[in-house]
Amino acid sequence: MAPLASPFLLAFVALLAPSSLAQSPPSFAAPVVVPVGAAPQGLALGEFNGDENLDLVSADSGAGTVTWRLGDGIGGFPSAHSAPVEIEPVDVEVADLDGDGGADLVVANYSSGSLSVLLSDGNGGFAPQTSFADGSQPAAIAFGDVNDDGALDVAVAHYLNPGYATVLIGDGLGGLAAPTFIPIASDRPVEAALRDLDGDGAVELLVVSAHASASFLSVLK
Ligand SMILES: [Ca+2]
Ligand SMILES: [Ca+2]
Ligand SMILES: [Ca+2]
Ligand SMILES: [Ca+2]
Repeated sequence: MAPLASPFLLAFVALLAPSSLAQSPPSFAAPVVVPVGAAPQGLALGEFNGDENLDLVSADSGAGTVTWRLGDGIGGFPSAHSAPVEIEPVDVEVADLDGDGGADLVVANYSSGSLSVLLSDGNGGFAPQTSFADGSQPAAIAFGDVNDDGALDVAVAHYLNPGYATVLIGDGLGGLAAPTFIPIASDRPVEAALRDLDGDGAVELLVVSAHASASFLSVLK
């Protein structure tokens, strides 16, 4: 006689029952237009004002600004704010760089060759940008603790031929050290990630290239 199935198993099977595996494709309602600045190229989500509703931020490449809009928790973003960064921001990412619990912004300014850091005030606002020199044509930002000191660091993919990445060590207060340049085996990198791939506690750097002749990722230990 087969053993009785546990309640957990029964529940799990119920979730996988054919009746719940409908074949219809996922569907979405018509798009809701949320205005931001000119020529937005980057988008990130974060919690900027502590109300537990996700907020959004865009990198507005044509305007030289970031625009953030506070979420209402039901899919709307009624409250808009913007701040200047530098020339042609193309990526914005969200992380708590100074460890105060507020989600801060890091922006890649493609034509300025710089990163902008905007520290959160925790109430839906940000301090004016602090600019940090980076290499040419920064295109994409990733976060990780590269030197294992407990403070987040920043890795950046630079859209050049030959391409390279940079790593800027964070001081845990929102500041970034001068970049370390890392050659990579791909042209025109457009995305980067920092993850511990082999479980040894040290992060690896992954970079992907958009060059037509490239069809690989670079992984640097
Ligand atoms: Ca919020
Ligand atoms: Ca913060
Ligand atoms: Ca660090
Ligand atoms: Ca590792």
